[in-house]
Amino acid sequence: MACMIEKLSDDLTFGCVVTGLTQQDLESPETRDELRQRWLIDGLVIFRGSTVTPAFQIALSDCFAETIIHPVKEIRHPEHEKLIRLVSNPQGEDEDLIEVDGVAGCGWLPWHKDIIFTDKINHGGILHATKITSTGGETGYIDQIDAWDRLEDKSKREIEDLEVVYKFGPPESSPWCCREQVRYIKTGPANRSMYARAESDWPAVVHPLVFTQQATGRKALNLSPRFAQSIVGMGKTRGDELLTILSNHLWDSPSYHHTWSPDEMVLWDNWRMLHRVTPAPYEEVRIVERTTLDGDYGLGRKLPTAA
Ligand SMILES: O=C(O)CCC(=O)C(=O)O
Ligand SMILES: [Fe+2]
Repeated sequence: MACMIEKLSDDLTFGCVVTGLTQQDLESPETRDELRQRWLIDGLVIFRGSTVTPAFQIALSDCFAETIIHPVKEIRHPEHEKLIRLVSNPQGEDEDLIEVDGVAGCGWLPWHKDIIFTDKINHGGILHATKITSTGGETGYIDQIDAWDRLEDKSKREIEDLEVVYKFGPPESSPWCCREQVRYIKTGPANRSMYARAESDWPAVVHPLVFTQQATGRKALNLSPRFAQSIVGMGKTRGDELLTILSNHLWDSPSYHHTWSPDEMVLWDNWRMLHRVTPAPYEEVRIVERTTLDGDYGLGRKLPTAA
């Protein structure tokens, strides 16, 4: 293929960079196969030096899995049904305004896995920033295969067969939401609408705490601190203690933070990687657009309600 693929960093267990990919390159089955391999092996693929359009982003996405319409209607792009559009405009009439560690900012999101609060989590997505801020607004990534590998054998044995309960709701409903002190000064319409239907539309679900990547046999620590509630069948004291230890382990993990440029797209494996967004200045606007890759690892389930 005409484009070039390199490792993201010698210091990281994940990530590669593809430079100069064009939409035409996707016509080659070998190119598509190689990209799929890189996605599964490296977990994070950064496309640099591409002319990004919604059509290219969706065509690229279709190489990895079917690109689906995102299940959360509030964040769908108004013109392209296969994209979501996340707008952070803290000075806008009716947008989220969030204070993170005492500083009002835009775009912040804590470490999470997408839609872990449903029983079927998407396999990934391809992100593109259409409005970039002068600082901050970086998208961060942590490798949960590496996070598993770095646990002691005793911890691995203790957690291997455990399951975690997840529930959608505002940050204060997530005991392990983040390390930062966060205060919503104002909640925008998308989040207001989603929080209003949290109880009826997103009942609690369960996912295993450890997940094995079928293609490679590698295990990953399958925890999204945001949305986690408890450990199934474990007393609250030990369960909370374990979730605190494991969340701290993840938050202390090596990470990569992507600083955006308009000619880039970023693809990740949502079954393996955690991601987040660092806050950007209050007076700026940040916009990103993302595809959603279909898939189901088949390990999530709805929590049976008490009879
Ligand atoms: O805004 C970003 O950089 C990432 C947002 C996000 O969490 C996502 O697209 O799943
Ligand atoms: Fe996300």
